Amino acid sequence: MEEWTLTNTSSMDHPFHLHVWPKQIIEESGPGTNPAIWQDVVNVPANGRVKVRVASKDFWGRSVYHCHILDHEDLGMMGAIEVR
Ligand SMILES: [Cu+2]
Repeated sequence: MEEWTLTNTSSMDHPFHLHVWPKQIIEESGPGTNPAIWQDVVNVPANGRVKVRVASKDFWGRSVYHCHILDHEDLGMMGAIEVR
């Protein structure tokens, strides 16, 4: 399990989507829900941040993460991640 802080320094919201590994929202404009919920996509607000926990214990390999707005993804808001 890893804890990630997703930071958005732009003036637009960006819904962050990570393939394969589920994530729990820990902080989203204040403390998250209790118990923390699992989500496929989390909105990272303009000039804001979200803290998530990523569970990577059940799958190892290479996958991708990207903005869930298709135009943003097409313009390059996408990356690869490898879990070993
Ligand atoms: Cu975006």
